Parts: sequence; C-alpha cells; structure tokens
Amino acid sequence: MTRRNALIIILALFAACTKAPEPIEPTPTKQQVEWQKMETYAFVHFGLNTFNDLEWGYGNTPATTFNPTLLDCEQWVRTFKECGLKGVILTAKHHDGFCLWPTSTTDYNISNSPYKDGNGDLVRELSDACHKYGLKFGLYLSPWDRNNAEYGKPGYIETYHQQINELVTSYGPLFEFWFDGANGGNGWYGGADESRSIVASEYYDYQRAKDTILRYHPDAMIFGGSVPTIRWIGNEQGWAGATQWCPVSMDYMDDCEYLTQGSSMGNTWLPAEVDVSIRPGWFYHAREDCKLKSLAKLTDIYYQSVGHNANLLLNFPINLNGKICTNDSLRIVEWHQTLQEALSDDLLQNATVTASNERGRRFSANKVIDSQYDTYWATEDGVQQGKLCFDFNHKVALNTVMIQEYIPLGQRVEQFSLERFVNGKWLPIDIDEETTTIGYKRIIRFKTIEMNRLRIRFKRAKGPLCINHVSAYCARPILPEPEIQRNFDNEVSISCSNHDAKIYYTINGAIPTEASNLYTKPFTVDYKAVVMAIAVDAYSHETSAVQVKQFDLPTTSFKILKPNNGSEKRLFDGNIYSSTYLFDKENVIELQLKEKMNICGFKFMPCQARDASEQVASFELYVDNKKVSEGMFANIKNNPIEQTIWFDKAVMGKKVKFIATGFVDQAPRGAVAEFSIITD
Ligand code: FUL
Repeated sequence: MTRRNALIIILALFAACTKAPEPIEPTPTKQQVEWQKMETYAFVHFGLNTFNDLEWGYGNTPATTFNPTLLDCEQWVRTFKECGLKGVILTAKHHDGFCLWPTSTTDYNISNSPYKDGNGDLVRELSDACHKYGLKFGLYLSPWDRNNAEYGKPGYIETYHQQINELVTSYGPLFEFWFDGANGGNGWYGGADESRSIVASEYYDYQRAKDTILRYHPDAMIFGGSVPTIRWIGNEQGWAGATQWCPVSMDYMDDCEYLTQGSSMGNTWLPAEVDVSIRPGWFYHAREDCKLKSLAKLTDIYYQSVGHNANLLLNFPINLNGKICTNDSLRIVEWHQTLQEALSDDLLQNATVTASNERGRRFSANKVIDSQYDTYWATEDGVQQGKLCFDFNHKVALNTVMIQEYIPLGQRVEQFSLERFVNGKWLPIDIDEETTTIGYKRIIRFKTIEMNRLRIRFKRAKGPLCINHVSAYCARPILPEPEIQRNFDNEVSISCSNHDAKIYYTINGAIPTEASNLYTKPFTVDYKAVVMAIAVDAYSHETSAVQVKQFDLPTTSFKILKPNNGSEKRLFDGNIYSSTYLFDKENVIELQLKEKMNICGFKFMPCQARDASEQVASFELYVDNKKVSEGMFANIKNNPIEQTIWFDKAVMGKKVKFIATGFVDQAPRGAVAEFSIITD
C-alpha cells in the first residue's frame, strides 16, 4: 500500500467515525425545532365574552358591550417577560365573532365599541408591545363565528379568508396561527338564532388558509385545522403523556388519547402544544378570582408539558378593566422564580461523564454537558442501547434529571431508566411515571436521594442514540395543597399527596395555621360550611397553599327521587372521578328538600377521570315544576370544569329537577360526578 493510499484510508475511516448518524424519519423542519425551543408562551383570552361573563358568547350582544377602561397591553407583556414566557397568542376573534381589530369584513368589531372612541386596535397594540419587549406574537382566529349571518354557507368562507388576509398582511411577524376546533352548533347568526353544523375539514379550506399565512410568515406554526404543523395535546387540563412522541399519523387526529402520546409509528412530525388556563375558564369571570391555580399545580403543569416533550401555552384571562389581575401576575412570577431556582444549579457540570459507546470524539459523552444545542453524544451505527454515567466524586442529593435528544435527527429513545451508585452498588431510582420517550426535553422528578454516581440506561431506541443535553438538580420540593372531600354520609376527609406532610384545618372560615386543628381522621360536617386546610412539612415547616372547599346542603336535608338505579349516591360522594350517567330517556336528577329553601343556583361537576368523554352539553332546571334556568355548558367537552349556574333571582321551593337536554357529540349519555344546589 502506498503512503497516499494509506492516508486516504485513514481519512476515510476518520470521516466515517465522525459522520453524524443518519436521520430517522420523520424529522422536524428547522422551524419546528425553533418553535419547540420556545417552550413556554402566553395565551390571552379577551373580548366580548369577558363583558358577557361567558366562555362561548352567542354573538348577539352589541359591539358596544366591549368597554375596557384601563386596558394596557404593555402591562400584559411586561408580566409575560418577567416570567420568562417567550411570546403571546391573542384571541383576535373568538366564537362570538367579535373582532379585536378594525376589520373591513364585519361591523362586529372594536371600531364600533367605546374603546378609544372607536379608534382602538388591540391586535396592533399587543403586537407593538411584543415588539417593544422582544416577545413573539401569534394570533387565534376562531373559524366558528356565531355572529355571522352567512356562517355555514359559502359567503362566510370568503369573509373568513379575508380576515386571515387582513391579519397576516397588517401585523406580525407571527410565530403561530391558531385555528380552534370548536365548530357548528347554535348561534345568533345575524338573527337567525338557529343551529348550523359544518364539516370542518371541507368547509373552511384550511389549505388555502395555511398557504396565505406561510406566504407572509414562513416561520409560523399552524395549530389546528386539517393541515397543521403542530398538534393539540388532546386536553385543556395542562398535561402531556409521559410517553410523548412528536411523530403521529394524521389518521388519528380526532382521538384525544392518541394526541396525548403521539406514536412511535407516526409518519408525520407534529410536536405537541399543551394549552391550559391559569384559572378554570379561558375568559375572565369574577367568580373564579379565588380559583387561580396554585403554585404547586402550575409547577406540575410545567413538568407535565415542557418536561414531557411539549410546549406550554399558558392562558391569562384579561379582566373587565383590560388587565391581568394582580394575583394572577404575582402567581406566575412566583412560578417562574420557583422553576428558575429549581433548575439553575446543574449538579452535572463538575461530574465526570463516560459512556458505554461513543461514535468518535465529535460525539463523545461529555457533549451532553457542554450546553451547546448542536453538539451531542451519539453511539455507533447498530448500537441502539447504552449507558451514560456521571461520577460526582462525592455524595450528592438529587431529585430532578433533565434529558434532551437531538431531535433534528428524529426522535429515537423508546425506553430508559435511571440508576444511582451508592455504597458500592448500582440501584434503580424509583420514578412514578413511564420512562419511555425523551424527545426535545424530558424532565424526570423523584424523591430526593443521595448518590455518588448517576447512570442513565438507554434500553431501547429506534437507531443510534443522539443525546445533546443532560442535567440534574436538587429542587426545593413544593408542597401540594391538600384535597378536601365530603362523602355521602357527610364525613369530611382531607389528604395530601405528600404523605409525610401534616394537615391542619378550620371549619369556621379562619385561614388555617399550625395552631389550627390537626387532621387525624375524617369528621362529620352535616351542615353548610367552608372547610379550609393546609399541608405543612414536618421538618422544614414549609406550608402549602390553602385549600378551600365550600359545602352546601348535607345529604340529610334532602331525598334523592331520581335517578334511583343505585348509582345516585355517587352524585354526592365527593369523589370527582366516580360518576352517575344520565341517559337520553333517564335524563333527570330530582331532589326533594325536607323544607322550603331559597335556591339561588346549582353546581354541576362533570366526571374528572382522564378518559371521561361522555358529557352533558345542555340542561333545564326546575324548582317546584317551574323552569328557572336553561342553557348549555360551553366548552365542557374540552374543558370539563365545574359548572356553576346562578339563577337570575333566588327561588323559594322544595323540589329541584335537573334535566340533561343534550349530550356532547350527540352521545346517548353523559356523566355527572357531583351535583349540588346553592341555597342562601
Ligand atoms: C377551545 C375553545 O372552544 C375555548 O373557548 C378556548 O378558546 C380554547 C383555547 O379552545 O377549544
């Protein structure tokens, strides 16, 4: 062999071992990767619904109803910036059809409202504020329009596309365009006041919409519709599956359970977005001022969205003044600071990293701690398992591990586990969720434990491993607030998912402290009462947020007339996961009070089980055989929160009858977890 040939062979070998692994299809576009790096951004729901106190307005109240007096988009954006959110998506038009910009397509818009004497343009104001503070900007334009007389006919489609055109040509740059899935059903429709249904995939012409958007904003993601570039996670509660593939098959996009996980078999790269509101509803309702999600809940949401390979779109309902409520701002800043503190001190930075296999120096194990996105540890072709070991050289306490795959080459890992080396032995780390996929980012939490070394075992993957980042932390655990339940026998029990915590409670309306009653066993509350509780860490004395539960009439004050098939007790058992079904024919809950009372409204809790899909959509409510209320439970399919219905005025009576007049998706039945009446 000549020296020249030998050199060529050496160079070829060198090139072969430094060559990146072949991509595994499907792979993301550059834009999808950049979008996923945003991780968290804000959603803003604001419009006529805010002033009508509704989640789904009919489009029948005049544009003059929209009247914020202290509106300040910069206040919103400063809050978002302060808490690390990278952008904001605004509801330029919700289902009620009211447009927040002075569109030429309909009079039902902000220029016919008192806001800035008709000279306001909220899309402009928010987009300018984003520009000023360096946030990205996106838009939500509801395809369903309950105001437009032409909705359901060809005429509306031209209007809708014209609206898209106005938005994409006048504002931006846009990082995301949101098509909501709700469509059809009843509406005002220019006074027709009827029900209209459409076939979304055919009616709206989403391909044309996508083409228009991308023509002006080539980097924008398209959410929803029939040709999306990102996908809905399948629920509005704030969680993605622990198993979470970016790939999906477009054939299953109607299956909510499928959407929470994606599929290793999927042939289309469609990363997930988790949309959830900081309060129960998407729009502002004063009655929800006390229902702001707790710090512990919001932190869980972060770990179950961003930490489960999805982006988090966190919603802020703007209040009637046009501002984000102070408590919401404070809570979200606290959330951001908590996460920053939890994920700032990376304990792997000084560890020695070794791997069971390396694809040459360019892909060596220590690339996982070099904090550069485009460098990664990779294994050789054919090596689809591996161990990555971090030696701390001394004992370290940990409770959080973050892992990132290099997704530009596709999502690969199918199974992994964590192990710790302590007292001369490797032991598994107990994790109470599946450790299957990783994707763009996976954050795993476990009970704080000590170790000298940490090891990640990648057990199964679709090709050579490509891991670009690993870090580990010892985060301050946040105590979750306790859960309070009253069962059918009027016994109240209180529990905390952190079993080591002590629980203190009050039943006299006072805020509980460590001086309040210590909870040891269930106690009877057979009267109307407010029970409040806190959890306290036995060692650090750290205290959870206060849990407040309002109990109305006890079961001793009424008789259940219907249903009477044995399942009726579940309506009052305090368990939001057990339900009673109302059917087409047996669609009544009927209660006979022991004495006449002043009845002001009722509460209806849909089943909260993760897979509960059968829901009641509309109702009538009678007191002593007189109809006092009727309506629909807006958005109950996607966001099955407790529905509180207040009557226009309180009614004296003894017999209460609830009739389920319709079910979601025309199903033959709907589940009710809890039912109670509100008396004064
Ligand atoms: C849902 C809509 O129907 C809600 O009103 C809300 O806008 C939410 C983000 O999407 O499907």
